[in-house]
Amino acid sequence: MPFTPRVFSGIKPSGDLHLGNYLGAIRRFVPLQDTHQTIYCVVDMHAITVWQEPEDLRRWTYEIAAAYIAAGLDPKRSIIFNQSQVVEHAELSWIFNCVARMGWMARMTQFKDKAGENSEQVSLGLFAYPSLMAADILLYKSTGVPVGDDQRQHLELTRDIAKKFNHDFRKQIRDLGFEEDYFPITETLSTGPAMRVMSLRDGKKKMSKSDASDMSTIYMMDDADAISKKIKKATTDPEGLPTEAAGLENRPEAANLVAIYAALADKSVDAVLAEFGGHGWGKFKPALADLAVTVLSPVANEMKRLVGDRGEMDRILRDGAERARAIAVPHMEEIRNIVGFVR
Ligand code: AQP
Repeated sequence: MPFTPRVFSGIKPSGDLHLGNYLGAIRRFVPLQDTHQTIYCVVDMHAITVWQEPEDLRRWTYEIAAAYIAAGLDPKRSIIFNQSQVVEHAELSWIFNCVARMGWMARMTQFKDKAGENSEQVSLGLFAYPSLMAADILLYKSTGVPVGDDQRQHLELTRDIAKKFNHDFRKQIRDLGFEEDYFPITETLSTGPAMRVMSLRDGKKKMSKSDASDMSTIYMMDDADAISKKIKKATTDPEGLPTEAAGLENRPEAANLVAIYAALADKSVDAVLAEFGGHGWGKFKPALADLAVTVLSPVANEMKRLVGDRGEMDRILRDGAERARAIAVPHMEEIRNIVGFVR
């Protein structure tokens, strides 16, 4: 039987949500509701791979769920929930810890980046992070995942885990009545160009929740004044805007601001340069600030309304978790059976 076209993606509640999460992830989730069964998770178990204050973790969990809805995900069409409400994620990730090889995990560049020189002191969870991510995706037999460039290596590992499981347990999978593989080989889905939003202070560093400098990051909940101030102070170079995209080469900060404008306006970089090329930053930055405020304010206002209604948010997350479990529980029953666990 072919696999149901199903999408899974998630965001960690590890800080205030920012423009990168919005343009690179959340906004791209919305159109997939028309073509797939969509499951969007707030991956709180991933967040605790580094220390989180429990009160912050809770607040950010609500904030991300609210952002999903404010950006256009419909909680009736998409399954929206937080990961820790469906314990099967943890159970499958343990099985995958026993399928994945140390060598595969040790090659993950995100672990190396996040652990830095401190790899002896970081949590075991941070090392095993990609195995939990594989469990998130494969628990639902998801066929596609819309992720940013930075997650490509983790998705490759998810495919390796699926292939090894399908291979190692081939006989048991057949005995259970499956003619083909048990897990799909999940594809990376692209909905429009993959967007990587960079820090406003350093065009070579990605905009990130955990950046120490507030001025590098446009947060979804920033008000109009904060957005304008951050864009005005964004690092640029002495040259103005070029008339062609080639003129942005080796100018990461300039390229970042133009790409942000293009994404927010739903235009190509060429179209933006046709309008602003030859002008200075003094003209471009106020226009970018106005555009960012116009696009982000309605999302932020709806997020604020939703996070203020805990009763409604709890209801949405519980309902989502119940619908997620309706898929996860029968899969986990089969997986236990395949592995040989006695129940
Ligand atoms: N700067 C970015 N540009 C484009 N996409 C981005 N994403 C994150 N930053 C950018 C995308 O957002 C999704 C969720 O990411 P995550 O929360 O699971 O983890 P992350 O990528 O590690 O995000 P942060 O903001 O950098 O968090 P911290 O600082 O806590 O590690 C992913 O699809 C990601 O591609």
